[in-house]
Amino acid sequence: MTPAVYKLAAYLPPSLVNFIEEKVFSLRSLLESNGILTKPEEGDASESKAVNEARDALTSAEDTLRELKDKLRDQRADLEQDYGTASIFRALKGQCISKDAGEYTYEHCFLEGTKQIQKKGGSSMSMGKYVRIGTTTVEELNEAGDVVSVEKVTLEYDRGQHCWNGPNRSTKVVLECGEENQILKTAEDDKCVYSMLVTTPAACLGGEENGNAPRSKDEL
Ligand code: MAN
Repeated sequence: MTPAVYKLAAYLPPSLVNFIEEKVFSLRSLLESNGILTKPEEGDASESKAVNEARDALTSAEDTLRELKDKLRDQRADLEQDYGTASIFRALKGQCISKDAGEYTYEHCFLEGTKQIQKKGGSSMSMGKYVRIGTTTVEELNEAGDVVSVEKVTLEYDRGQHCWNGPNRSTKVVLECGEENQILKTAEDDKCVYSMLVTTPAACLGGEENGNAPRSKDEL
């Protein structure tokens, strides 16, 4: 019964109040059975269950969509990335090699980054994040003993950890044709400017006539 009826009920004889209550009750039942009024509890409960389920389904569809969009973005970025002639460096991405030198272990993760890891304590310093494939010209002795200029492929890394009173650390990795992925030599050419000589079968493309003959370690 509505509050107004209750207020009024205080001034009416109890038998009349009962009569009105019964009438209201049977009218409500009639309206409910004809579908004009919904049964309050049942109606609300089933509606909110359906709404909740729909909301959950929407959230999970949105999650799936977000994951697929992220995957698509990564794969598009990967397609745009330069992996060298015939995508030769694609398979090497993320492979890490390291070499001990003095107080540090130097690490090179192909097309990702370079690191200088302190042997004592193990703290590590980024020496650069991958930027691009490049080339550099190095002087080498040929078989006849003449000094010749040879063009080498490089992997370039920069924006590494900032160097006190210097630049952000950077590394130029010079690639040599070799049977294994291996760091042959590391150097700090200038303060916080590093270079690495790395052998890899991926640098053998182009043939021996292009100065890409496999290099053995004792040539260093
Ligand atoms: C550390 C290393 C060195 C570098 C100095 C610069 O000791 O990263 O290679 O020359 O910092 O302060």
